[in-house]
Amino acid sequence: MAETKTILRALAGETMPTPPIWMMRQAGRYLPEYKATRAEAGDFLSLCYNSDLATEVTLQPIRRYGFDAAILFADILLVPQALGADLWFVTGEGPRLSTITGEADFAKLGGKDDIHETLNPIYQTVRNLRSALPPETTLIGFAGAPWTVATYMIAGKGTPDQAPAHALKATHPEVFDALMARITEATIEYLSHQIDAGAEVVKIFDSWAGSLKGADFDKYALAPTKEIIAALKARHPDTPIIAFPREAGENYIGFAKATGADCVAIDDSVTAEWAAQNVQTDGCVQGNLKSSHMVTGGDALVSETRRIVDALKGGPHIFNLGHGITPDADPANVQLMIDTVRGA
Ligand code: 1CP
Repeated sequence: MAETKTILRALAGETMPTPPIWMMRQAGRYLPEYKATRAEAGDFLSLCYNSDLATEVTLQPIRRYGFDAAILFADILLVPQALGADLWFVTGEGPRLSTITGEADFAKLGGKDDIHETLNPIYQTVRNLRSALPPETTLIGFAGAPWTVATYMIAGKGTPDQAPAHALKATHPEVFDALMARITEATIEYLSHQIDAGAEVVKIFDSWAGSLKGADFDKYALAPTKEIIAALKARHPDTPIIAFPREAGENYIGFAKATGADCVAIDDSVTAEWAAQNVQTDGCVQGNLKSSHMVTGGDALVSETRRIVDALKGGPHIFNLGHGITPDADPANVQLMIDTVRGA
């Protein structure tokens, strides 16, 4: 049967007259209905692990906007927690984790097969979503890439320059490499279980790939992504994979071919015209509207959206933001973006 889901068609390499669209962080604090469900759950992690409420917040932006894809509501930091790290969220500040400063901290972590006890509710959310989503909507599962997840596990929080992770890599390379290997194998199991539960696409978020320079990019961003994709493709050959090595710049070139990804998501530090010339030549590209347009709206939003659609119309393209929508965004601007993409 011919594929009817637009996201899956674009991921298979089809050039569509209108690009399918979804949005990073499409469930989240810019939506009043999200805030209400989060309040009901009590806190962010309780929301992630409550399959019924996580299903509800995943569906909210689909009901409101009719996006072409839903992304599982969860977080990249659930894998560290499932490996035994302490994880909590400080209101107004963000995530906090126990840190990894040497061999003793690493030795306390569990193995790849220990993660499912913690992560079972996430697989249940995926199963709920597959039966609840409209037939035209694609379900995307996800995980963080090993480098990005390692930066949080090492520092114990988000860092502007990932300095603690770079330091551990330099001073304790054996601990750093063992941690990267542990996250890589756990991520393969996690994503494979998401696919078994019904995820139709998976996305690998390497939000801090841009701080890896030179040979480090190949070793710690490209190679682990390639390893995860090879393992997933061996088990699930028909499941497309989106890679997001954020702020990779010139390293976006050839990333899909080198890793086996079906689509490369690009941030807003490169132009869509450049991506058409240098990245889309290898297959589907996703991105790259600046998230700030969801706050400011108006003519600039419309003209930038049109420019991106136009620049990438010669090949497979999934419209998206260059990074997640922010809590100060106006939900009306999201509708304006969708109407502009769909030509209403
Ligand atoms: O207060 C709240 O309600 C929490 C805000 C929030 C949300 C809505 C966090 C905390 N995580 C999420 C959900 C989330 N996170 C999703 C769900 C699906 C969707 O997109 O709607 C996804 C895909 C993520 C992925 C994620 N979490 C990334 C990778 C993508 C990116 O934005 O770069 C990262 C780096 C995280 C860590 C994280 N979780 C939450 C915050 C505030 C952060 C960033 C922390 C920091 O660096 O300081």
